[in-house]
Amino acid sequence: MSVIETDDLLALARDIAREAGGMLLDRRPEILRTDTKSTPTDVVTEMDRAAEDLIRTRIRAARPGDGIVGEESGEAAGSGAERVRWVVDPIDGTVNYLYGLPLWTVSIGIEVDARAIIGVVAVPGLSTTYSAAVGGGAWAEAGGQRREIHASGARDLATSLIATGFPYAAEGRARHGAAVATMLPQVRDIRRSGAASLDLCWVADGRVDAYLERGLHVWDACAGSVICREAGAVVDRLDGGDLGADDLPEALVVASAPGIAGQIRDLARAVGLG
Ligand code: LIP
Repeated sequence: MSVIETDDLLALARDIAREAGGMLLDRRPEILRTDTKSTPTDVVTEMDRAAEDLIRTRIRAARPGDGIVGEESGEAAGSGAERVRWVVDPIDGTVNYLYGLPLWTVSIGIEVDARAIIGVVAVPGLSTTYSAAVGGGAWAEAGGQRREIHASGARDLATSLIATGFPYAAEGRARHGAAVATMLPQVRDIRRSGAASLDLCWVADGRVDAYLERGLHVWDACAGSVICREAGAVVDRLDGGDLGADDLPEALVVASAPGIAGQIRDLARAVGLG
């Protein structure tokens, strides 16, 4: 794919994410209709579905041959010669959206030949859009200003701020909570935003020094991982597997400032997250 095409794709993904984010802000009903998914705490709202429909419609109109995988309506294979796949989470942080908290995103990643090359994470509640394309740096746009973002210069785990998230199933939650409790006295503090894509962007933007979570799906991680890497952060799976692989939900995803990459992964193993 040429640079020009990459720029066009990035601009399209940014426009679509912002349009969906604006719709989610403007049309959020006072009382949201919800269903549950994997567990009673794993919810989907009518607005997740409406946003995914809008995003799919816009992608189909602009690029009918591309594949799309979305959190709410699964996989639609592409028919184009180039293997382009859009990886869409219409609302990452659905529970925050449900409660009227501002920490939710529209996350859109694009893979070419199974390699994530573009990431856009719109955070309408914070009026910020993060974006990156491979080789072009990572960027945050807010209030008409655009600035390049970089992972923090943290070098010492004891003074590092660590974000995490918990899986929906009770047993996994209990296990992860116990591991985080063991970790807590060894780091500056712990944060839990409730939106994995935002946690990844916060690592990219130096708002936290590292992030780790088990149970992510490709739509949680795809866009944010491109943004992290372009910002100089290290993002991978503790088991060494591929972030785009089907077994991603089994793996611990770790993103960190480069200066604590080894320390945070050693600590994750030491507290039993390996
Ligand atoms: C959620 C994440 C959150 C994580 C949850 C879930 P959803 O995504 O982003 O941080 O802890 O397990 O995956 O369901 O709101 O799109």
